[in-house]
Amino acid sequence: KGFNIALVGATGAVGQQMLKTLEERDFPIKELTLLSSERSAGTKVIFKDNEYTVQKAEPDSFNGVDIALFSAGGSVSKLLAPEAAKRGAIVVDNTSAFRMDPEVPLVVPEVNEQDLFNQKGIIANPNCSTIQMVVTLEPIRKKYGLSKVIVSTYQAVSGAGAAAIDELHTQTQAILNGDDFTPSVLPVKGDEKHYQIAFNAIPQIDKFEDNGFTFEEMKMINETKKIMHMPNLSVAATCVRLPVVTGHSESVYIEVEDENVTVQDIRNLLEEAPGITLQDKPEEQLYPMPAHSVGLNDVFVGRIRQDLDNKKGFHLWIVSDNLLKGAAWNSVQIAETLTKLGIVK
Ligand code: 11C
Repeated sequence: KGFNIALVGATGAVGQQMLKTLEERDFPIKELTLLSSERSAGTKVIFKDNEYTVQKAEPDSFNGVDIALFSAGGSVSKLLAPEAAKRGAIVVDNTSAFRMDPEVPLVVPEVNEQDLFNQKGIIANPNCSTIQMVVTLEPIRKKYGLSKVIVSTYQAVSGAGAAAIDELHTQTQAILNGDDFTPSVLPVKGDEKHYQIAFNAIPQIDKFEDNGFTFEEMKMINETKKIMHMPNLSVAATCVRLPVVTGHSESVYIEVEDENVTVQDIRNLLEEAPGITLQDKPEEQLYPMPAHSVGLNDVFVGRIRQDLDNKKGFHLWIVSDNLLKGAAWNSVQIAETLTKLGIVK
């Protein structure tokens, strides 16, 4: 017994992690179809010791597919996810194409798996920096209420794809060698100016919106409200790119509604919360760091402090592998949850 799975974007950074995760989780697969854009079609990929040839994704590629994992960019999803759904597949889409569509559930299993019952063929996987934050906020909201969130991110270049990883490597080497270089990828491939990322910090992830926030910042704001079913939650975000290859970090300030919460209460709560590893022992210099989160599925939380002026205010430091819980693992976890809940039989 198993499911027919299609993976669109099989050759990309996230697609490769999805294959690794499906293998590690021993997801019950009857037939696996690996798909991509025309450019990568023909590439050979190994899965569980078998060689697969990646095929060009077309509407009829989804005939007979139970679950289709999409991670090949928004335009591919816009074109082909509805075609897959029309053919009876349930799509788990890792792009921003459908996230804010009211007909499409936006799901982090630890937070809102029940929303999967409202699916109409397409389910959206949130943005990486949103996922790790809501996994941490949800248990706090449930027990102590939540009224305000202010987040600043320290994001890894792998969020911007393989070209950005290459740019960080080659620039770092060039600077160490004293060679000239011309930035061409970050902060945003399609924007007018490009800046040095090696030995720098760039306060722009994705393009600017008219309100002065970037699209990444607006994703964190809007997706958090949707996933947590809190349209009136006060959320602000500042997103910054750092010369880190993998692992997004976040400094998060929250205000709870309960007046009598202590740091130890929040530690006890998060210690038991699903998908979280608490790393919060200042006396032992124990706190989360991106280099220690790479390759792990959990969200790591530490540096929990009560605000010095507002007793309902708390500061947290949240780190996770942006390619795993931020993308591949959350998508595969959605697929697992669809089978667990009997939505895909
Ligand atoms: C980044 N968060 O780090 C972005 C990448 O909407 O799925 C994820 C883009 C998305 O650049």
